[in-house]
Formats: sequence, C-alpha cells, structure tokens
Amino acid sequence: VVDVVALGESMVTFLPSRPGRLADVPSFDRAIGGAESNVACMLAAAGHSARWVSRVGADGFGDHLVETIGAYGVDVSAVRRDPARPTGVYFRTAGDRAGDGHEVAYYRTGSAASAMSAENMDLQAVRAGRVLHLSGITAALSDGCFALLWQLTAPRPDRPLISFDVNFRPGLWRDADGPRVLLDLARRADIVFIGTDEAHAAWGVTGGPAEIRELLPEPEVLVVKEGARGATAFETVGPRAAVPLAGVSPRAVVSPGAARVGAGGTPPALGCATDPRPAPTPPTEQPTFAPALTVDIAAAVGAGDAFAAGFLSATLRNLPVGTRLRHGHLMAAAALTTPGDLATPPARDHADRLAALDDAAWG
Ligand code: KDG
Repeated sequence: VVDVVALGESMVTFLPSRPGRLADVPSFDRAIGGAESNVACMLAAAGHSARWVSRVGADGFGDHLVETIGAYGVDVSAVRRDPARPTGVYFRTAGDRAGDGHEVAYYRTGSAASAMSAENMDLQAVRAGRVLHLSGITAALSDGCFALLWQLTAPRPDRPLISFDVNFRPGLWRDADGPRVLLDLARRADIVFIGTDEAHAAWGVTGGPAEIRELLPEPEVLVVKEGARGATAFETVGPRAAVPLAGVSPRAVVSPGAARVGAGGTPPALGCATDPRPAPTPPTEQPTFAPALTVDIAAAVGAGDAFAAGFLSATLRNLPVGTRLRHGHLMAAAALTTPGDLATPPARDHADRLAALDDAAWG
C-alpha cells in the first residue's frame, strides 16, 4: 500500500529572472508546480511512498513533469498522456518577499489535466493509498474534474483517508460557485487544510480558527493556518478518531451531491441551507496551536503544500497533533526559504529532533 496518493494538475512553471511586472520581466526560468504533486514530492523526499496521478499532454512539458516528479521518488506510473490536449503551464512574477502582490498567468484552460474524469483515470491506482490528498484547485478546472473529486470523496468501504487542501484560487473560478463547492468538498474530507485568509476570501469568515471550525465541524481534523503566526489543529476525539488510518470514516449521513452552477439548479446558500443532513453536533475538542518558525522568506509559493506534507508525514507516523503541526511548520520553513515550489526537507531524524525542541525554542 502506498502511503499517499496525490491527484491533481501539475504545470511547467516559469519563474521570473528578475522582479517586476509580468509585462516587464524579460525571461523566465523553468520549474515545476502543482499543489498536489508538490505534496507528493515533499513526502517522497521525507521518506514516504508517494504516487502522483494526473493527465499531461503527450508533449515535452509533459515529459518534463513526469521525469522531474519521478526523480523525486514519486510513483508516476498512473499518470496518463493525452495526445489531444497540451500540458498546462503558468508564469509568475516575484511580488514582495512574502509572496504578496505577485502576478500569475495561467495557460491551462483545455489542458490535459482539466479533462480528468472518472472515466479516463485509473481509479484503482487513485484509491490505493493510505491517504488520498486532493485540493480545491482540481474542482475549479472543469465540471468533469469536480465530478471526479465528488466521486472520490464519497463514503465507500475502500475509501482511503481523504486529505483536502481548500486552496481557494479566485483566478481559477469562472463563476461565483467556488466557495460553496469548496465547502461541500471540505465537509466530506477527513483532514482539511485552510488558511484564515482563504476562509475570509471564500466564505467571508472574519474571525479566527474557532469560527472556521464552526463552519466546518465535519472533518475529523481541521488545520487552520495563520501565515507567519502559526497554525491551529482541531481534532475530533472519540469514536471517529479510533478509526484506523487505512480504514473508512464512519459517516452516518451522506451528502446528496452538490450540483455546480451550470450543471443545473440554483446553488444552495453557503452553509448548505438546503442540505437535508441533520446539523452536525459542534465539536467540543480543544484546539492545539503551534507557532510557525520565523524565517527569511525567499518565496512563499509551495509553503502550504509543504506544510500539508509535513503534517501528513507525521500523521502517517501516528504522532501527536502538536507534533504534526510542528512537522508541518518545519517543511513549510524549508519551502519558504527556497525560491521555487519545492525544497529539500530536513531528514526525518533531524526533523524529529527539531520538532521535539521545547516550547521556548519554538517561540
Ligand atoms: O501551491 C502552489 C501552487 O499554487 C502552484 O504550484 C500552482 O498548483 C498550482 C495552482 O494551481 O495554483
């Protein structure tokens, strides 16, 4: 059994050779991007077995992605090539050091990955991990991609633990439907990652982690990231937490399906006013907060993916929730101090020693 399978679009990424507006940057350096494959690469670099599943074009950029991600030690055998559609690419500018104010230009509409569907993917390979890592980016790519996520997150006996990074990218949503779709998907996941900035932009949440948990009580684990401040994890204790990692969350009620706008019907209001499920009991668990490491940021891109990888790595090792957060911060720090999406994480025993430092060292 593979530790983690990550499904999503990866792109050849062009990083600017110098700061400035997209209109002014004269040349770009080629790298790779893709939130889900970033998680797979960081997990493989941390010693886990990881598989990335996607579709890429039968072109040189597709070759580059498959070869580069494969070179990280990620299993790419279930990646399908599409001779009729290109591999997506995107360009970015530098922005400031925290990554704010940068421009992103995607060339991914009609890409091979945007045509992913349950019919053209190897679903057995997708479901073969202990954890299946997904993100909200995929839901934005096409109706078929959304339907694939909806199918993969449906409760079933062989469902792996679902990890879902909300990854709200406003520029990718061509309708106003994104926030509700992301909330519906997050409600079906077991482990959810979200930033307070995203929750604000997507769902208008103005409060802190507790308010986000109120909106999203279903996931067994909810991790709310507050950038440089740190992250808070809410973990439901009790019968659901006793479910073995490779097993299935015992969900009593199944959401009936979320029709996207354009796929018929008026979307239910945020908070799923038309959802017939009984209101879930608000969790009573204590939140666990862990401060982030203070680092000199080279580029913020990829830090959220690295955080998810660190947290999942520690989850796979059954470490306590506070330690899982610290492993998330350690991997994020590695990505923050590297210009591209991907970084070399500290070796596992080194990361364990850093995570075990006392609170004073962690600020
Ligand atoms: O998290 C980093 C990703 O945002 C980047 O690699 C590109 O996957 C990407 C996207 O769709 O924005």
